[in-house]
Amino acid sequence: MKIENKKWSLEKFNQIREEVLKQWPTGQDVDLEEAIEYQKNIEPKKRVTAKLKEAKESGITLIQPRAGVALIDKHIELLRFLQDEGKADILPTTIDSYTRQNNYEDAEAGIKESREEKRSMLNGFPAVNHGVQGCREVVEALASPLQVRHGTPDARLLAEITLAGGFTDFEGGGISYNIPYAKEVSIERTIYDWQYVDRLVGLYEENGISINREPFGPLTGTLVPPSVSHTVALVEGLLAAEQGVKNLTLGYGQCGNLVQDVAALESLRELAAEYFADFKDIMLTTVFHQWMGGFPQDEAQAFAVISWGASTAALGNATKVITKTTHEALGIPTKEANAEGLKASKQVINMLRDQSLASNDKLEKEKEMIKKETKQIMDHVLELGKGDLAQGVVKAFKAGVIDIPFAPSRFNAGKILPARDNEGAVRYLDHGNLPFTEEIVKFHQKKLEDRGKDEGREASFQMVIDDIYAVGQGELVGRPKKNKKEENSCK
Ligand code: 8ZB
Repeated sequence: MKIENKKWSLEKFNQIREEVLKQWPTGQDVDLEEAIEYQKNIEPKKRVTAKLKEAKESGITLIQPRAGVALIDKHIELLRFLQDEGKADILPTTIDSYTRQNNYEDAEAGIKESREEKRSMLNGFPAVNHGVQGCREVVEALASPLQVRHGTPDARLLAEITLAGGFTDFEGGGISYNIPYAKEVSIERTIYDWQYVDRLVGLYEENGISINREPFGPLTGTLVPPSVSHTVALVEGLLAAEQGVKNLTLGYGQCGNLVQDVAALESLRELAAEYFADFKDIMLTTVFHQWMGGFPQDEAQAFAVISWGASTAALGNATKVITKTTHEALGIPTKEANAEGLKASKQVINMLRDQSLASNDKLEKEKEMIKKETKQIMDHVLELGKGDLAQGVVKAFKAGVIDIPFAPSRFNAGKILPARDNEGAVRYLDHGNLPFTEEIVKFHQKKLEDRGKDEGREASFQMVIDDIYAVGQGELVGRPKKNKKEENSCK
């Protein structure tokens, strides 16, 4: 399969579209012309793009949860609660795992079982099975705009149905919904399938319908260095823009060190302004994900993690923050816990509305390093593709020039190892084949050596393991137990 970063012809799109709409009977109900008319009648305050634009212009941070259950009426009830009680600015519809795997038969069985058991037997909303009308029922029952959130390598039918169903924002991308989610799906395949999704969004745009697209920023969710996720955000955004996407929200997942996280948000905006300079009429916004790694089981401790994420989002001036809940360590949250996560986040965001982190040397240094690293990767990707971004990405994954830590995909090199430095910022313990200059490599080495000295151990894989569990155990940096005991015994 040969892919290139070139806008698809309508002919090519329509040819593939026929096959896509046949994948499940509900696909036959999608009529693009009718869908465009339907979308035209959705009032602006129910469009994610309008809400994001307003937030960007007034410098506020919007809040959005994750949520999805099997049945339409229950899903509406859940979202109404998050809208009215949780005061969510943007509503989600999290899609179930069967749908993410294009397994609509099992999703259908899950719907039936949920009706029988009178509780959700799916971990999300099976939008393909509910079809265009089912989605419209949800959209029409709510006053706030809705986004589709999922994790689907092949999301073509899901996009067709949900966009025709009135959703105005669609998450994901050919890298971010493949490498962290699938083992056996090639990167060529997902880039191709996501070009379809983006071309579909581009078609809506050509017809005056603004739909937002959001690459999934946090990737594998734990210890992902900012320059890795920034590269993926830029690549997916650029591939989308080529297909005609005009509204993009670039994402980043909280690492936990305030200065590094604010630097990441600021550098993401600055890099995006540079890389998207050729696309004049594009609206760029950012989304910050509250901590995506392991959570403490204790609810009070979990609230602290949630609030720290909300603080960082506000100080980094993200356009939107995706909130967590105190049930994170247990599984899918109740609607009450979900609303509480929203309320805690909103409280912090409101209190910090007029504050920002003053520019300082540390912040500037972090931004400089993130930008340098990201540019070095991006330059190399383009070089590998001889100027073609899509081809460059495929080669970059093969060569480990883009490499995502802890990913299940066999199309990912898996050579890099991240660990926290002495202040909790995420550094490269091993940068694998990332094309960094000596200056960058040394910077990271030195930071980890400093931590090692403080802890009386070598910077090693043990640090990585300790860091993965640290937040869940009540800390940010995974220090050796011995040190902790000594500290405690002094008190
Ligand atoms: C990659 C995203 C993982 C996060 C949450 C998990 C976790 C998944 C649902 C959900 C509410 C759902 N998540 N599915 N939250 N309702 N159906 O996504 O808990 O935080």
